[in-house]
Amino acid sequence: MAIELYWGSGSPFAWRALLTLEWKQIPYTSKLINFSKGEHKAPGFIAMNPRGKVPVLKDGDVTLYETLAIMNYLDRKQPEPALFGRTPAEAAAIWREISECIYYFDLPAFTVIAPIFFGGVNEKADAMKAAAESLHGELARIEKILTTADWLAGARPSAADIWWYPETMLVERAGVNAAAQPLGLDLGSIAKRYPAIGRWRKRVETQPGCERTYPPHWKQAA
Ligand SMILES: N[C@@H](CCC(=O)N[C@@H](CS)C(=O)NCC(=O)O)C(=O)O
Repeated sequence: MAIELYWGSGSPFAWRALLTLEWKQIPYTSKLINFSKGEHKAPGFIAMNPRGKVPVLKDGDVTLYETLAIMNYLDRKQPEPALFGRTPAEAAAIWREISECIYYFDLPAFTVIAPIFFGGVNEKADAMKAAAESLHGELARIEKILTTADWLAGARPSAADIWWYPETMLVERAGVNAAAQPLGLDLGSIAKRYPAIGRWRKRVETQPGCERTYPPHWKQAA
């Protein structure tokens, strides 16, 4: 029975699970959840993930949620290409880059993105501007890595690239949104301001499945 992946359009977490399947070329059945219909809160979905969040992966009797758990499961299930490193040093470098994103990028990213997409820009403008400064600091850090390296952690594409790519795309999408423009956050053209990140994104996009997994509703106007 094929693996099933429940995902939602625009979710960076779900995109990471999809990219892991694609990069490993593991066959799967795509189960696109409609957030606006509340499908992720329906009893059948809650039975798979009590938190009502995507992604969820089903592989026969195994049902998994939490993106890193899913990515690790897939890496164990099909070890090639190895996405979490082959040596202790490679694994550590990959986990460090994932941790950098989780602990230093996620919070300012959420602080900027949430009011843009869900409302409250006027009230939260000061916090958003401060968060955007933090994001620029973090983007400058990965720009520096990518100035001398093709991939974020080591010589090969890895889970670190899968982890960062969707989130930089989401931040940029928030940055071009009309609601963001009065704040001057300068997040709408990350590839232009950070050219090494721009070149890295193009490399990521040559890996399998990037276009196929691109959030469907992003293909419409921001
Ligand atoms: N820690 C979870 C986060 C997943 C998550 O936040 N998913 C969001 C989409 S980006 C979601 O499903 N939100 C729906 C909701 O919370 O109602 C993971 O790593 O999978």
